[in-house]
Amino acid sequence: MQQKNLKTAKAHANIAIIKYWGKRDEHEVLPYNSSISFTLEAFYTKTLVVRDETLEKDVFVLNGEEQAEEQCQKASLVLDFFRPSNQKPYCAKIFSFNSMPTAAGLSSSSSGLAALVLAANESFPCHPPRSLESLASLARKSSGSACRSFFSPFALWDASWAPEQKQKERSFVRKVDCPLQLSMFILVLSDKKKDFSSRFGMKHTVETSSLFSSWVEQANQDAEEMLVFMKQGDFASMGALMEKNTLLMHETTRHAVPPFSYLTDETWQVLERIQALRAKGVLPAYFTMDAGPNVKLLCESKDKDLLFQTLQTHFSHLRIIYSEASPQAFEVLEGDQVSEASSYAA
Ligand code: 2P0
Repeated sequence: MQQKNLKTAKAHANIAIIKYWGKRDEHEVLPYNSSISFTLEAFYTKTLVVRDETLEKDVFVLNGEEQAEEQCQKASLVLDFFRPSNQKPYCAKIFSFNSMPTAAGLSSSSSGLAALVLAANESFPCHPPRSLESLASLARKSSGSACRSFFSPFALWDASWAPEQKQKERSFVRKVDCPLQLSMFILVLSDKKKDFSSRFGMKHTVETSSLFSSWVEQANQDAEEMLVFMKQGDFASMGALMEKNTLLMHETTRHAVPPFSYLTDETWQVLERIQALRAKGVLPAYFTMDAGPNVKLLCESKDKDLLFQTLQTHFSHLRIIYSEASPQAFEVLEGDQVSEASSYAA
């Protein structure tokens, strides 16, 4: 029998302004360094989990396409956290819709795993209800950056021990405020699935990069400094620090053995042009890149029109996406809000 009273979870993706790069505990997904992210209104995942006792295994449908065994197993592992252990395990159909390209360095895993955890929580409720912190921890264990998608407009994923939880080494995540109204432009150089996942890239960097230990030390300092700039509302200092941090993260991969890079020649050309336009005063924005060649620009929302104009003039060959901060990191919507989304995405 299929479950009634469906609820759809919607979670927004986040882009790190101080990057998470390296796990000190792969099983628990605990980071070596603290990271800070910005939650995007325009990039989100909607997910619906429908329990179905007639199924023999879970089914995962993303943007209208049934996913292969590997993706399905990853989703099943998340559901396993929620299925009651004292009952016959319920299988489920998972329907998801991503508003952005999947696995292209556009942070689809952050919103994807956050939405899946929230949707599973609706389909497999418990008493007392699970706390937000415990749901964020479950999401983290599936994909580190997903824990930051529980908070908006900014989230801090602190790598240190929570003072009140000294008995167990763990990280914690919380909302961070900033007096500035900020937005992001995303320059899409490629929306292809990346050659190697960030999970693989991170592990390879931790194990082989001669720069890794200095990265950890610097990134932890960067996170502390960023919190100060955010509190002061010092946009120029935030932007400069964000750029320094992303460049160092990408440098660690070039010192791995064998070396690799998510950035392409085109990325570097775009960065050069951004720096030149900023020097001319027509592009008051700062760049960051993730596990892919795409460039994200952080700006003050008041400069959006000027930036649109400059970007459309100088990067007319690229897809340009604009996003405000998401007013809320996630929401739970009544009914099936995914099938409809999948059909118009097709
Ligand atoms: C970040 N990235 O802070 C960094 C910067 C990519 C580059 O978090 O292995 O998909 O599942 O914990 O969360 C992407 O990593 O990695 C990521 P796992 P996740 O946004």
